[in-house]
Amino acid sequence: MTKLKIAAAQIGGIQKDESREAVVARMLALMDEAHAQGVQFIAYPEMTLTTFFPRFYVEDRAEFDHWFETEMPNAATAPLFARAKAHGMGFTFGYCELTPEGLHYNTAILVSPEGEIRLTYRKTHLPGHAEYEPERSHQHLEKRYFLPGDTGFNVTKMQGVNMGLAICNDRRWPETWRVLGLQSVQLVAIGYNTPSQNNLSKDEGPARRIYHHELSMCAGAYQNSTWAIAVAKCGTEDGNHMIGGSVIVDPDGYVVARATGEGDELIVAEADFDRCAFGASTVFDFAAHRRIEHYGRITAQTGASQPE
Ligand code: CDT
Repeated sequence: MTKLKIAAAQIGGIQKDESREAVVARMLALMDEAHAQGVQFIAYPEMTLTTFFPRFYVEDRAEFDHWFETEMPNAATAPLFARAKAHGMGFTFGYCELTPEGLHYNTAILVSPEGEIRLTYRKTHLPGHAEYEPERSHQHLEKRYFLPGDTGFNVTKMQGVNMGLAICNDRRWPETWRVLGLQSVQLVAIGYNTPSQNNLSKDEGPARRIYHHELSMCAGAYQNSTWAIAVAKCGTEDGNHMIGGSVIVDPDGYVVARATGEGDELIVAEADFDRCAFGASTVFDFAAHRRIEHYGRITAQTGASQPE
């Protein structure tokens, strides 16, 4: 029987001038609170260490290299690794990665209770655009500052559980979930920074954004018989608002814990991973029911075609 107490550590807005050390202090406070509640695995958001800088445009992208980490752990994040090890807690968080080859990725890592990085995931589905677009109410320049990830979606067994990672916009894509599901994933952890307003439509505000977020999480968890954590960086950052709504979802697609505010907040659930087996051996028994001879378009075609 595999049970773990799992947590989402939602982080409120991080302003431009906030140091990595100050953010890590906030992360540690939530980690200690989690430890006091017996939590064994904790998830932090996408790009936890910095403000969501892709809302800003710079002509010379090198000016933004200071938002990126060139090693992990580093001086600022080492206390996080040390505290998690002392607590015997596994964890995941997102940050901006600049590789020795000079490549920029939106990255998340999965770290074992022994402090070993067990999985590095680089965001696949980068939303937004690469150039300044004045018709948008705000910029979302992830395609300018990051390369599409080169890792793909991988699953590793940690703390007795098959764990996988995805980042923010990835949660809206069924392909993400199914590739993880095909590796018998039992816990998917996803950090996000979701602006509360669609930058091309006044009709899509915070309520609809929360709806689409939960819809994606619940469908992904249910259809792949997995526990899932979605954890926000949210509230107001540099005058821009992002949705909260961190959730923990069970393998039946039900939300079992939900954040109530838009600041630093911990939500916790007792996850019984044996519950993943029922869906995976019945309705979503992939080996019994999938018909791959009809799925060719999923990998052969990117955009939608029109009927002849
Ligand atoms: N960070 C990130 O990926 N944000 C996107 C905003 C685009 S809205 C479709 C998200 O999917 O939440």
